[in-house]
Amino acid sequence: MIAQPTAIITGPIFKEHDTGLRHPENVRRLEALSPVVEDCLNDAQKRFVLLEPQEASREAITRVHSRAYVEALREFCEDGGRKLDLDTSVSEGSYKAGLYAAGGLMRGIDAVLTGEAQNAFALVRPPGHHATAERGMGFCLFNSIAVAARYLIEEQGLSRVMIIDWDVHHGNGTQDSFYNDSRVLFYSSHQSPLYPGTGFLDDIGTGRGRGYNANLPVPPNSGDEVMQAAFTQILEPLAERYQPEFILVSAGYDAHWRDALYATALAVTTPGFAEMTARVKRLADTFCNGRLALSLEGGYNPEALAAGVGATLRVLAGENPEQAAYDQGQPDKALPAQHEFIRALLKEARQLHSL
Ligand code: OKP
Ligand code: ZN
Repeated sequence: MIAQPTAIITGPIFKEHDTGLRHPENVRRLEALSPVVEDCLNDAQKRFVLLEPQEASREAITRVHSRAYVEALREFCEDGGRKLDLDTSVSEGSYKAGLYAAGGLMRGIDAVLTGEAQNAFALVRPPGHHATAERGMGFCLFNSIAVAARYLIEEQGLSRVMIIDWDVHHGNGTQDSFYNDSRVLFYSSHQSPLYPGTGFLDDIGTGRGRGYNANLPVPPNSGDEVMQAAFTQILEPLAERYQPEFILVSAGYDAHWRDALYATALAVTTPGFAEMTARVKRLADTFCNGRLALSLEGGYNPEALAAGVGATLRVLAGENPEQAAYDQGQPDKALPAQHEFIRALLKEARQLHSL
């Protein structure tokens, strides 16, 4: 059987979120991705399809965010926009871009559910994983991945959605959205200490959500080996036990060794992102008929972002990870998975989650 194409969802609407070029989360990020997308769409084997994003409905957004926040943000943007907090700038077009970012991911999910695409990657901005019910923060306005997970549960009738967050920062907003909810299993690896200062190892969820939140706060210089070990020892056994019906990924590329926003210093390589993608795809193939959708979060070095997203897209379309990564550069140093601290961290995580 010939595999369905990988869907790419992107468009000019995301440039309407204008933060200014001095802000790291700016329009150039998507501009850097446009040759990558172009390349995919020119693929001789036609393994990709470009889909137009759509606007998320008010109902979809308010499953995660309060009406008061949504309304306040709309008015804030209508007034011309300014700073929402120290890090988060908005312009007149930001509200709409935010709605399309969440809606774009949902468009990709629909394509996967109908069989129009085998999987999907929403190349959207603003990012979403820091946004909480009541406020935008950390460059994020609406939590697209959380909105999408709630959409799968409420409108598509799913009861087990797994979210994997490999952005270098902790997805605090996503964690909050499902902290007492077993219908979403949230796994996040992130540098620690780092913005926003949340995401502790022993935050495992509460009430019915107890055991369905898995954080792996890793030290600077953790790279491919550490990420792979965490997949082997934590993520994959968690998925096996949970049996997800759909996998969503908060795909940030700021863990890339060439990315150095503020104090970010993880040492993940482009082949490392290809390998993580391949392993997530394998999980989706094993547990959910391949049903997998990714949404872009961070990634602030344009070349690293383009290389990482390109590698991810090629692996999603079926290329093997060794071939998918054109950028073979390596950081000076990366912690081995056998490092004493890492071994202890992984062991503690396994114990906390009874793995
Ligand atoms: C967004 B995403 C100290 C620096 C705060 C905010 C980083 C937001 C990252 N004020 N930096 O997770 O890539
Ligand atoms: Zn980030």
